[in-house]
Amino acid sequence: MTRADKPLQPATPTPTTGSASIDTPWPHAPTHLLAATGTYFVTAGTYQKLHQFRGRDRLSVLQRGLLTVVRDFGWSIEAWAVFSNHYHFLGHSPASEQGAASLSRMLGLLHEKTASWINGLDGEPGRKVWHNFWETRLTYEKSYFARLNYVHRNPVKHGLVPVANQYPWCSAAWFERAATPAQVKTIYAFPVDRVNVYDEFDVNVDW
Ligand code: NI
Repeated sequence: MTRADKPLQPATPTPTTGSASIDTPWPHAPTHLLAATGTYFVTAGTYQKLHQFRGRDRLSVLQRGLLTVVRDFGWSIEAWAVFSNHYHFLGHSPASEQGAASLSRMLGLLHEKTASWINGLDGEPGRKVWHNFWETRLTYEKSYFARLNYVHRNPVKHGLVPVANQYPWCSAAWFERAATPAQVKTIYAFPVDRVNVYDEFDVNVDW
């Protein structure tokens, strides 16, 4: 069994939203349209950039938790990448709200649940796990497409894999399945070298 073939579900399931199901809620096919309510690029990091989510089980739980809260809060996610000490995602806020009104509550819930779970595993109750998150609203198509590509490819930027679809905790493999070949070609052709985002994280290569 190769690394990529191993199941993504951790041996120790944890509910991140109280849902009975522990299946990862893979999103629907991407629309590639800027949302009228708001399309956001979001980055969150751990406190002191510590590698609190090192290892397959923790990465799987964090990815599943992220996809679960975005579904439960009505967001539509189009790209994500999850690492030992930070994550990025790009998503559209719900049609029922203006701007990113629910973003803080949504990520607050994710951070509370994941922190409580790893603190339980490590016997460190109350430890501060998460630092903060930063969001940028995207209003230009070029900037949106470049950031989509940036997020899909982020595991390559961080030196974890030569090809993004080999990394199980990002959207690249899902995107290549869910989008049309023409869409994949278009998005992957957008240059990412001029994308201006804060991403100064040395990730842990042990996964
Ligand atoms: Ni990054």
